[in-house]
Order: sequence, then structure tokens, then C-alpha cells
Amino acid sequence: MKIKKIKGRVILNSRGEKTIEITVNKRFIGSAPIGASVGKHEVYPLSKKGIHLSFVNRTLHKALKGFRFEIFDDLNEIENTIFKYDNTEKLEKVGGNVVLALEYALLRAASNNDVWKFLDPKADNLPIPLGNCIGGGKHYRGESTEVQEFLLIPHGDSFKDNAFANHYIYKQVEKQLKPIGRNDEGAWITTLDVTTVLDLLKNLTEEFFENFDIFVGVGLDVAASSLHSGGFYFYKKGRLRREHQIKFINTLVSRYGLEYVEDPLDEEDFEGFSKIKCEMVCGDDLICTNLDRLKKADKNINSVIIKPNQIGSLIKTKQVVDWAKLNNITPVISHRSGETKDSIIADLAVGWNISFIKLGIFGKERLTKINRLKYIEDEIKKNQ
Ligand code: 2PG
Ligand code: MG
Repeated sequence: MKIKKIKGRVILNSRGEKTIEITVNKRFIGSAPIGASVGKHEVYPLSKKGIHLSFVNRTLHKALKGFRFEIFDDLNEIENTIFKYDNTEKLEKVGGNVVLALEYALLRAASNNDVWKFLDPKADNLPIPLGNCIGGGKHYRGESTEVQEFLLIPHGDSFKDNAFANHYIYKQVEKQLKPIGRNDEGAWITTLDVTTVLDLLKNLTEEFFENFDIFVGVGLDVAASSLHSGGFYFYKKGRLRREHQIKFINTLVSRYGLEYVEDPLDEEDFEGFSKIKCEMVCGDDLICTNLDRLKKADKNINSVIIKPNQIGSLIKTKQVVDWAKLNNITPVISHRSGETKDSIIADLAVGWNISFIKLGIFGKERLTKINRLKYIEDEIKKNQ
């Protein structure tokens, strides 16, 4: 595939914030999202001064016109070209979303929209969707639960069954919780405390198992950096010291049999993560999809969130995924709270053989990814 035209546009994400969409050769489109609970070590999603369209439409277009893009590793050269204009560690001049929107569009152009096949034609594993069912924290500006996300983890035989499980329980929660609305990720908003919410989910997942014979586990994204200040973790009922935060999370894990806990402690507390006893102890703000930080956390976590726009490079994102797998750390690819309709993380999950994907259950920006995974599952089954 030869690059003939690169064109950028400003679009709005699901939260109504500006982000960039890039079209390659008039037909192939990519866009990247924006987070709200952002790790300290993430790159800038847009440049420090906002979106710089003439950089995309003139500078990049001229610099890359005529380039032949054939294999994934060709992104090295694309990134080297972009990074000539921005060698800052946090991509403050260009912004990570420009790099990714272009890379997504290029992958689509090279594969005629079959990115997962382009990455691995033999791929046949669909990820388990960690579904954000109830939430608060930075994803809602009013009063809500302190824990950012209560996640459903279905263990059905197919992606379709798992998507059904998440959606079914999500609807049951609506009936029983009578929530005040949905937050940025489409999760139900509640002001109930953490244990009351977990009691509800325990009952609903047990009921679901009795009715449909699909086991659904529960997990949390505590996003603890947003609760942390001056050495304490702040909850409505009072503040906890670090050791009490660790005890609190471990008690929740054992009492409710939680399978997954993300960011249970502050983003600089590497050692604290190793004190959490859970099947999956996942680092999001702790790692920021950064290989150096992942290597540092090697003994502290056994799971890592993968968000390409935390690092602003698909080449570096892939390195994090590969290193994690080699070192028995389970990667979990994830949406962001301010999403676009781009569904590429579905393709990346399948094409890179990532076993978990974190998604909202409701809202068109989330459903494009879920529906894309259903489509890919059908494609794979058809050819088996
Ligand atoms: C998270 C994400 C996605 P945000 O903390 O895991 O759920 O939120 O995109 O706001 O960083
Ligand atoms: Mg998180």
C-alpha cells in the first residue's frame, strides 16, 4: 500500500472533548480516545497546545507521501519520521493520538480493514470482555461510588455468550439499583458503598449462573491514585492509611472472591501492589503502557493494562504486550473513558492474542468494539 494522502480532522469523543481523526488515501480512517483518570506517566494525547491540524495535513502528508507501507514493522519508519518533529518524552509537541490515529488508518489501508488478519492470519482466540457495569470516581462529576469501576468477568464458551452475560447482568443491575444514570463509560452510577454494590453483584452473578450455566466473576478498577493524597486514601466514610488500604482491598478480594483488581494503590507504590492477594493484580496508572515501568513492576503485578495512547506508539505498545507475555504478566487491552467509534482495540486484541479486553457494556462507542469482536468471531468460526 502506498501513502497518497493523509488528512486530519478534529472530531468529538464520547465526552464531547476534541480529538483527532486521520484518513489515509481518502478511505481508511483511524482515531484515538482520551482518558479522564490519567496516569502521571502518560504521554500527552494531543499536543500541549491542542490539535495541530496543519502538522498532519501539510508536514506529515508531505513527509510520508509515497511511502510504501507493507508490514507492521514499517510503523518503525513512520514513527521515526514523526518523532523527528517531537523528541520530547511525553510527545508534547505532536501528541500521542496523532501517531495512533495515523497508525490505525495505515493498518486499515494495508489490510483493507482486516487489521486482525494482517497482524496474525492464524489468530483464533477471542478476548474475555471485562465489562464496566457500575462506576464512579473520575468518570462522573457528581456524587458516586469511590471505586471507579465494578467489572463483570464472564467465562462462557464464546465471545458472544460473554457479551450476552455482561449485557444481561447490566440490565438486571438497572432494575435492582434504580441508578441515577450512566457515567462516561456507560456504567451505572450509584452512591451506594463498595460492599453494598459487591453484595448486589454477587447475588446477580449467582442467579445468572443458576439460569444460564455461565460463571461470571467480578473485578474492580480502584483507580486508587485518584483517592490518594498526602499518604492517605480518602473515602466518604473516612481516610485510610496505606496499610489499611491494602487490608481493605484484600478483605474485599477474599470476601467476594474477586478475580481482578486494577490500581489498588497509588501509581508510585510499586511495592504495595505485591501485597495484594488476587488472581489478577493489574497495573494501569502504575505502568502507563511503558516498558521501563513494566520491567520495574515485574515482581509486583501479574497483569497489565494496555492502552496505546498512554505511550503514543503502536511499536512500543506491542513491545509491552510481548514482554508481558514472556514474563507471565497477563495483558488486558482497554478502552478509555472518552472513546471514539474506532474499534481497532478489538482487532489488536485478536491479532496480538491478548486474552482480556476492558470495555464499557453500553453506548455506541463501546458497542462498535463489542460488535466488531462478534464479527471477528463469526469470521474465525466460518474458516475453521
Ligand atoms: C481506566 C480507564 C478506562 P480513563 O482507568 O482504566 O476505564 O479510564 O480512560 O479515564 O483513564
Ligand atoms: Mg484503570
